[in-house]
Amino acid sequence: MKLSLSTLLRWLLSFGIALAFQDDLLKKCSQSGFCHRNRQYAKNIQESRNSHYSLDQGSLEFDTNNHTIQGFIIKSIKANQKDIKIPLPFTLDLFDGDKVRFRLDEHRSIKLGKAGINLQRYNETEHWAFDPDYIPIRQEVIAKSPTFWNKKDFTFTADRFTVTLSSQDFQINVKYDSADVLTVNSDNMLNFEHYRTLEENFENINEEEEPFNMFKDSFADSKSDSIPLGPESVALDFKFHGISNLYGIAEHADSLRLRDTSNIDPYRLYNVDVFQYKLNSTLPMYGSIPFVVGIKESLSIGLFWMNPSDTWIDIQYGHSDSSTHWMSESGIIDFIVIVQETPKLVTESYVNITGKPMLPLLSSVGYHQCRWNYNDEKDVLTVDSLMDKWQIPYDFLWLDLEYTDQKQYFTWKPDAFPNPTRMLSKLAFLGRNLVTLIDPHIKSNYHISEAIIAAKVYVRNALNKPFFGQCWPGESIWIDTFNPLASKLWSKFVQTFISTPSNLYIWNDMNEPSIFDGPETTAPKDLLHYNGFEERSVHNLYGLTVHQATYDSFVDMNPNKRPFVLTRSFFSGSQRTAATWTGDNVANWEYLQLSIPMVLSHNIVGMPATGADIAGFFGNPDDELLIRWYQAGIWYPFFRAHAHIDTRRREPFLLNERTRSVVTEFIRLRYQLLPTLYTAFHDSHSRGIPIMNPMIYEHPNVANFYDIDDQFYLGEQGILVKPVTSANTKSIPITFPSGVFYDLQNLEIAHFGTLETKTVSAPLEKLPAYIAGGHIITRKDQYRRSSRLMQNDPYTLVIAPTAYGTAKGRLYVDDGETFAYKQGKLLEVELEYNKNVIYGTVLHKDTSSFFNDISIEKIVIAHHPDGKVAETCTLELDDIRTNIEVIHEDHSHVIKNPGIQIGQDWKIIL
Ligand code: NBV
Repeated sequence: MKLSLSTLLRWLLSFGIALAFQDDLLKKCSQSGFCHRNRQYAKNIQESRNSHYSLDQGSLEFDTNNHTIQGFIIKSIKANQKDIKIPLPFTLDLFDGDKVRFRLDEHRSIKLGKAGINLQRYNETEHWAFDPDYIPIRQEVIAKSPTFWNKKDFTFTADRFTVTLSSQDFQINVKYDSADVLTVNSDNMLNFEHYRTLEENFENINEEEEPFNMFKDSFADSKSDSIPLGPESVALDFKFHGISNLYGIAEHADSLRLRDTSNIDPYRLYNVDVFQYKLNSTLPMYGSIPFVVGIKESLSIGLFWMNPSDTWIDIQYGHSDSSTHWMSESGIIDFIVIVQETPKLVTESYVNITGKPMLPLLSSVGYHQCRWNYNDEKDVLTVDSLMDKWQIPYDFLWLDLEYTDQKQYFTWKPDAFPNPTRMLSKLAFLGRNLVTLIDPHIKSNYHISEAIIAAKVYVRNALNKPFFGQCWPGESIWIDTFNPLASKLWSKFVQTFISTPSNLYIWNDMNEPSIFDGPETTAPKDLLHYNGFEERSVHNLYGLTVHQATYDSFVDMNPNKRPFVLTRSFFSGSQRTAATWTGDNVANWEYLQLSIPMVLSHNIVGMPATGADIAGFFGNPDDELLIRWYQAGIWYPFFRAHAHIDTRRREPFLLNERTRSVVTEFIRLRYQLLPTLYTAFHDSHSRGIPIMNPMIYEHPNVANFYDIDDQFYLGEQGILVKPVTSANTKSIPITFPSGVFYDLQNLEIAHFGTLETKTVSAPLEKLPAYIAGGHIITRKDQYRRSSRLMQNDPYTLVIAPTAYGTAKGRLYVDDGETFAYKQGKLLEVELEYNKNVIYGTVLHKDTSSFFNDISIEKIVIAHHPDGKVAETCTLELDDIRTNIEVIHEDHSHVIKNPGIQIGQDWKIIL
């Protein structure tokens, strides 16, 4: 085995010597053959002003049944006194009323090459990325006649769209309500490296192309890449008209608003293991979502570049427009443009295609206590009981790598965990769950790897033989979950391990895949997957295939129970079945700070169930950092504390008294807000609404918010938060939108008026969080040991009126565990406050559900500037009127025990 830098770092790490990730493990654009070639081509073509791609007008076909336009783009090469023309078939679709899709492929006559390699370009991304139930809604497309076949430009209209294909310099122009919104190939950067052999190469290159590393890789760790199919990259540019704010393309450790990359490396999407990753960088990370959102007042555009190969994206902000240049190593060009009025609608439209974020187990919205590692059963049960002793609620305990018998997944270390069933049932007693780590690298020579080898469902090397690499267990193979038979086998492993439907769940780590002796910490690009596709073409999808197989194993075993799966690697579509997190961060202020834009960014690209390790994976946080990290972390959709094996123990009950009590208070605040959080999760599940929701998503017309990524809302619930992310802070600036804002904890008015940046006090115990006037939130105030034990607890309603004395809210409730909600077993309540009358209206109810009968114990009305409230109020319920006392407190009016059940219609007149 060769000893690469990455292997060395990994081994040092496994012996407890933690070194920072080295950037030079990863290629720079200039070291990546296709990135270098495409950046250079883009530069040269703009100088030469040539165009090598045109529309073959005679080939155009308009399928009136499917409303699809088909034809060929011709690539022309003038080299070595030859004039070569390559026809590239395309299709153009207009659908759903807000989308345009364009696909460009290449005909390669033979399918299978040497050693089982598939010669076709990979075009099955949508099989993984799309919601299996998604059916595009065809709309009527009209080809503009009468001069349709004879003009240079071909125009199609559908609904509010006008799409023009121009033939000479191939371009697609998209107009929405007759205004230009996007131009494809606006700067002529289209580059489609068609198939050729090394011998033919010199006559297959235009003068703007640079033949750098077309048939070899000179990067130190990937020199052995055989590049069997030569250069295959695809690249294209998109101009966003009138837009100078772009977001998305997670995952990067960078600001929410994407940076101009003219003088730095492009953003890269390539799933890799980047422990202690570099901050404020365009380097790739564990997951890839090739979806960008451009926002301007009254219009937003989404662009989904559906390619799972190694991809780089250059961003350039112009005067009022912006350009993105996408470069992918292989596969086809396949993109979808979405045009909508607001960014939220763009995200919603994107998840309509790629799938709604799963509705998680209610318990998984609670607190997760993790560490590498809890050593044995006694350790697990001690943590469990100490959480109770100190009255700190939690729902999930996690077992990392070391619970296994010698890193053989699907086994337990026999001395440490002699009776997992016993341990699990002790946890289940209080409604608690356990998650165990199971990775896709499988140690050689034990029953699991033997079964994989016997079934021939392993990832293969370039010679079509099983690939062996190094990972935690030493020599390992990787299961090829692209193969349906592999998923079936995986299901067997999972189901035997879980045995009965229980409180045991799975975490898929290292599924980029992380390979210690692989190039750039991952798989060699010439490995082969199911159907002979190269790793090169499918790399960014692998993690999704693994966590999807895990999820399917659970559903297959118990179709009515929602699984919980955490994945480190992800792609578009992962949101349907898994949660994720921001990987191996460090216990320092910079990582805390950047965790906010990172989680926000995941949320706008449809992958909301995300969090960062609290309070930093590597290193030992001091008390101040711990407190601040928990204050921020309770807003991460996925709320988990985690720590490296070499760190000091830091479970909340071990902290000194003051720190423990502040941390406990905030974990409890998370639990108090579970009804509101779960409603936000439901909004995300039904409409893709971000759970940690950027300011710009709620106020797309307010330019001040374009760059603000250190404050955010909780979904559409009206809770505005600005966590403190720096040391020694006593106060911080926060930008309030116009309106009234009440302090979340004591309901004192913090802001009343127009948009304004104010300094608010934020001593260590204080988290700046507010309720925006106009909202009603729901809480469960009683401390319980886990969310399950809160099931029957009464609700508190908190009303935050506008200056006009109005507010609205919504509560979603179901059993929190099963898929019964899909059959309507749920409760949806609308709450309204209007000029001193409060209404509770049931929007949907299943009469047999237990949660209809849960009572409302308290209604709290924040004291708004012009509000006057009497000493008593009148409740109207089931045609009976009752008078109830109103208690006046400093900043609120309180109605206690009104005798209402949450599943009833009622009215209170104040
Ligand atoms: O399984 C050990 C760790 C895990 O704790 C962490 O959360 C993952 O991101 N895992 C990576 C492997 C190696 C970490 C250095």
